[in-house]
Amino acid sequence: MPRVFGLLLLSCVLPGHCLAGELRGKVLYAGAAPARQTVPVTIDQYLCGNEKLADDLQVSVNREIRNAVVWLENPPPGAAAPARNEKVELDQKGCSFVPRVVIVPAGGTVDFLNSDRLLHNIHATPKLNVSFSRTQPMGRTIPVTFAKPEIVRIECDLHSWMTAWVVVAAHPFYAVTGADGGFAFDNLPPGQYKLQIWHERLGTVPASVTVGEQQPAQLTVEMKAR
Ligand SMILES: [Cu+2]
Repeated sequence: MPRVFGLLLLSCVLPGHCLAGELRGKVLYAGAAPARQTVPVTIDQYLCGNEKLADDLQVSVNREIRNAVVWLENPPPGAAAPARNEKVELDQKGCSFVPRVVIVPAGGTVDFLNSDRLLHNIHATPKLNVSFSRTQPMGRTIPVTFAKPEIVRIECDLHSWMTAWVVVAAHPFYAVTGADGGFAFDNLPPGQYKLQIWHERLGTVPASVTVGEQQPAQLTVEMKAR
């Protein structure tokens, strides 16, 4: 089949001749949805409140998992290289990182923001990218460039409950699930794809799917508590 696959890709080069498949997926929790935990706030209660809802595992009553990261292990050979200067914003607001999970292409920059009227800090010790620890007063933007594909944990040393994740993507086919557990990839040449699904609490699970030309391919993935 490699020859056929090559022809399909070639057809994508010609204007108006691109065979674009779609993939629509959902990430579900295996078993009854766990109740959302709360985290005690131990400092700066005047702004942060007395407790916060835990953001590390968000599952809807329909078992849909938010903030799972889905990517293709075998992206189409013709996939465009990630944009080098793409910027993504990650704010600190109400003593939480917002959003909790962002995707940035390798070589791209995350602008860390602080909308809160107090000091935060951004601290990361990745394996492949550069470590940093920066104090961040309100209104200061701190740009950080991430060179290598990796999932990087970001913490605020001043507020122990604050965590975010920067997913440094190797190619454009990465997605974060919304509150409905859903994700989608468009413009996929028909073919067989392997995926990885990662969640900060639930680990990584593999999946595979065949994408055709006509109907969007549908994929449901279940993740179990570890
Ligand atoms: Cu903080």
